[in-house]
Amino acid sequence: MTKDISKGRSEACANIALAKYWGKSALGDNLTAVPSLSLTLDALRTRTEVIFDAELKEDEAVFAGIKAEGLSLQRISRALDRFRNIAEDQRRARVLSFNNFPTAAGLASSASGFAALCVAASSALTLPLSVGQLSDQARKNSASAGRSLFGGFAELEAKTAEAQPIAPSSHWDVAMVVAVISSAKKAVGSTGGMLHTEKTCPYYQQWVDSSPAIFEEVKAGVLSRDFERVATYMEHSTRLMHATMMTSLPPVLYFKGATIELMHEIQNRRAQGEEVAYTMDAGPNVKVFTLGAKADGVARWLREYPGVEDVLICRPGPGAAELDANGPLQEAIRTKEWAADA
Ligand code: 2P0
Repeated sequence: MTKDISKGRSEACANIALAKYWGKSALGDNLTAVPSLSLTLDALRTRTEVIFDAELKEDEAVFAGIKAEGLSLQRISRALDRFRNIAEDQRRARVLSFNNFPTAAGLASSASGFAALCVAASSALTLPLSVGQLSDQARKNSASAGRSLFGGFAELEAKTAEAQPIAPSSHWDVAMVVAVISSAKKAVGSTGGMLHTEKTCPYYQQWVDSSPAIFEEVKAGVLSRDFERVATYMEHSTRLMHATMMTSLPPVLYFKGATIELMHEIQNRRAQGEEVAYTMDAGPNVKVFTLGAKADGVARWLREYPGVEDVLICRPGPGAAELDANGPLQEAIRTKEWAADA
């Protein structure tokens, strides 16, 4: 007989892709059309508690005091359903989750959010899943979340269920300095944006065809700690991905003026020898890849840059992990609203 209540808690960090994923495989199941490679970020964290409760009639999810409803609640229920099916336990669950960073602005809240949800749900049900199997579960909800199971550098091959670790966070002292240009909720979510791109961008197939070689360059650059190689191909991957979005019909344009100004600024600074490179996700924010020792200096000039609202210094972070299910959850983290569109 199952217990009335089973509780699990977890913490997961967001990740930013150095080689980008954009596009679903025709195989379905949220498998990706292109390989991607990411850096897990210590400063962008989600903490989640999942309580399976025999008394509940429906799943409930609350993010920093705000109830999830509609599509975002359905997406969470679908994730929980997979764990219920594995455990053969149909109890509904209450989910409580906090982010310590601004959500829904291309800061990868769905990556940390779904990685944390899967680890907490699995922990609550005491399922004997491997980290690879948890990555597969997270990926089914949000492909980037599959990478957040791992600390440091991780890859997700195209059409592949489980992400893989490439190198631990200690491998390379680098940083991703996030310049927040807008923390407003994005108009087009990632899933909708990429499906639209696949359907309407005339260059989409070229993006799919060119991505594996770029991914290999980024991977080789990471493994050999070659900043210039990673910088060159990370930026190339970023521009190609955004080019497919911009050339969709109607276009998906995430950049703001300050995004473009910063691309010029970073290009000029790198030409003068500063180790900085840009990458942007499904939003206007610019993530500046740099060496660990240079991060504070980069943050200083970014804070003064016109149009930059906030700056967050992120260093290589740990993989998703279970937390003690009895300690304080909310107090443990500076709370902000969790992404409604996670
Ligand atoms: C990435 N992004 O590789 C790319 C780069 C955004 C731009 O993965 O549809 O939330 O849930 O699988 O993982 C963000 O999209 O998309 C993303 P779904 P996800 O990080």
